Amino acid sequence: MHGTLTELRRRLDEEAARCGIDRLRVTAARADAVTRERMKAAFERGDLATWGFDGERARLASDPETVLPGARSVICVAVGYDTEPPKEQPPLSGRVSRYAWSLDYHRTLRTALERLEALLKPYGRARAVCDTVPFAERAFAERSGLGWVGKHTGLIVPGLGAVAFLGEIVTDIPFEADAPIRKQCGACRRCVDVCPTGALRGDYTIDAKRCIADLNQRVDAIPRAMRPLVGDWLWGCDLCTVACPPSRRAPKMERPPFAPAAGVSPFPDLISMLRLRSGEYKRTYRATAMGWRGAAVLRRNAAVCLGNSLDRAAVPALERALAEDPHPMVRGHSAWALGRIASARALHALEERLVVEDHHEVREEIEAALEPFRPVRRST
Ligand code: B12
Ligand code: SF4
Ligand code: SF4
Repeated sequence: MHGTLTELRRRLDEEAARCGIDRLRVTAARADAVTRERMKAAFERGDLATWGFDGERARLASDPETVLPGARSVICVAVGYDTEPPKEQPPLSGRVSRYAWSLDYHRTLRTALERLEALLKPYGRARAVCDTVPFAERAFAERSGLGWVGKHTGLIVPGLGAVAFLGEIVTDIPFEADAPIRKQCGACRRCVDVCPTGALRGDYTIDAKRCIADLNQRVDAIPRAMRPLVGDWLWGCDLCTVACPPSRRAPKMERPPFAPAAGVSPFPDLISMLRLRSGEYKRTYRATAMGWRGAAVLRRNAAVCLGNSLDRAAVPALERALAEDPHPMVRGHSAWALGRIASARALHALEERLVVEDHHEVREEIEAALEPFRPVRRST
């Protein structure tokens, strides 16, 4: 059996390389109590409040048995996706994270994992995981020696940095486990310092509800106090992963599966995005990792980025969105953006809309946008 397993592992490594997988490591499939407790603590602090994760999620995610009863090994893989955006960013454009501008990475990884699954099937049961079931991907990847978790909470893979996707296969084949890498960040705090929202605490935990990648995926309103901090990130945020020294040292991959998908720009024009309707959304974004929250979320994000541009050229488009967008959330965030730009025309548009707008949340946004410009009432 041992000789067969060594030979199977060799074939697995070869097949992985043929599928575009950069690293493959194996860990034993035993449940991980430390991970379960860390996850529980994070959920109890409310760090993942926008995701509704709870103690049950922590239990499931930290035990490979819940993925495949009788599991003996977890095969962990990493695929580097670092592709640089163009150097020049056009005016009035937003930024899309490099993880999201290509065809959805889940599909790319799934195709590769299915080939490994097929190789294993004659020898035992195997189930591929890539965001399909609760699973602590980073914790098992760390235990397998694929990399180590940094203060940005991402897995840092030697030679690839943190700009790498993860995927796993849980199997009942008892492979020999690889050794973990015992490494930590030491005195480095680059990710903590570069994060515009203070989401990273510096103790290897994150308040994910403050993370831009979380804020611009929310389906409900982005909290008003957080909107200025989103800057021009239309979707996701690359700042901490890219600033991390091991990511900076890693060669850029420039791989075809992670190049921008047809019609998707790393710097989408925000005014066109503010008009994005569901037909074009489905045609252009559905097959990307930006394609699961709907067109209104992208229009909402475009409004926030335009507000943060402080550019008066954005006012006519925001005025139109405030008056005509069918989604109250987009009208509300457009009101906020007009208040942030605060030109005479922007404030006039807000006053005018207040007369006719009847949705209470939009009215509330308009009132809040106008509030700083109301004359101060003194009590005598
Ligand atoms: C929800 C989610 C998010 C949320 C929350 C992120 C988070 N850090 O938890 C948001 C929307 C913010 C997000 C953002 C991003 N995400 Co995301 N996300 C996920 C998802 C689906 C679940 C993560 C989860 O369960 N979080 C809950 C926390 C508690 O669990 P955890 O991160 O596993 O936490 C471990 C460590 O933090 C560590 N830990 C905790 N406390 C402590 C304390 C000490 C002392 C130590 C040493 C360790 C430690 O142990 C924890 C338990 O395993 C995973 C896929 C998956 N199923 O794992 C992808 C995943 C983590 N995301 C990924 C990516 C690429 C991103 C982004 C880079 C995308 C982008 N550019 O916008 C950003 C990065 C932001 C960041 N700094 O984390 C990749 C990460 C790859 C990697 N190399 O690490 C994953 C693995 C998806 C994948 N299959 O590739 N994501
Ligand atoms: S992805 Fe951006 S907002 Fe989120 S933790 Fe990293 S730097 Fe902060
Ligand atoms: S930037 Fe520095 S502190 Fe942050 S994860 Fe990378 S090595 Fe660690």
